[in-house]
Amino acid sequence: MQKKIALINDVTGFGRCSIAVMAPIVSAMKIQAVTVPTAILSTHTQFPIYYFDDYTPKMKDYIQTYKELNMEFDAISTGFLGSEEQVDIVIDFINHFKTDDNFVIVDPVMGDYGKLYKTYTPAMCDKMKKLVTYADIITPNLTEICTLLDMEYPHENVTLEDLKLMCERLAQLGPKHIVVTGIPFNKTQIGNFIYNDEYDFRIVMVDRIGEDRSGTGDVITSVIAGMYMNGHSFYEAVKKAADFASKCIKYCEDNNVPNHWGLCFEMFMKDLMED
Ligand code: PXL
Repeated sequence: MQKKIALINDVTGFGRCSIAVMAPIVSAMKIQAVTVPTAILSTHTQFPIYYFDDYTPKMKDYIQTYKELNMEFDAISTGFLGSEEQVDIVIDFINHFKTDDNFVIVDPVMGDYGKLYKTYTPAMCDKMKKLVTYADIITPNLTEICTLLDMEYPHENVTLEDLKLMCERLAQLGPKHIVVTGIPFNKTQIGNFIYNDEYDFRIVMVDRIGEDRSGTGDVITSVIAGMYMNGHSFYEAVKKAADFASKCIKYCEDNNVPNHWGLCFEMFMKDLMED
């Protein structure tokens, strides 16, 4: 039977992030996307203005129908969460729908470049630490892993030894597979540091092209989720995700697409399709 993933994330009209990115990407990978909105925004929070409608009060009733229909999911993915109460709703969702055969992938969307997003309070950070304990796969960037471990953001270059220690600490909380995304190793390359219990660690390097772009994490997490669900190894999943994101970023650079408009993934959907 065709597989399904629950996408617990925001619905943002303009800016290519979250469900607007993840649903088409997993669909291209033949996976059915079941969306569970956490908030509805006109544009994402990196724009100077945005309309933000918190969906928390509606989520329980929304999810209740899936419980009553005895729905089953092959994976549960979580992304941008807008309130503390929402994290509890997500944990309840996982407790209900998690089985021995499916997996939970958490993108702890909290911040970038050493800074937390405007909607992120210290209480939300604590809640996110709780959510991490339910994750099989987690895809933090450097800002997010430091926040989850109560560490200072390393403004100097981070070493492989540092990354390994950070991942070991994060893995103790629960996640089996960790990838720290978008690590600025030097002026020309960006690394994705992969850690799991099968091997020491591995790195997927890609060329650094232009400035950082919003929505990159959403592209990467959805490709990883789709690849992993389709039976590829975690390493293969991360490699495909990094290469795909890199190709989209190059297109954006070549066509002068503003950094906060997200990645033009629509141009390369064919790359995600397998026979
Ligand atoms: O791409 C991460 C993301 C997702 N959702 C919303 C955001 C952001 C990043 O800024 O604002 C609403």
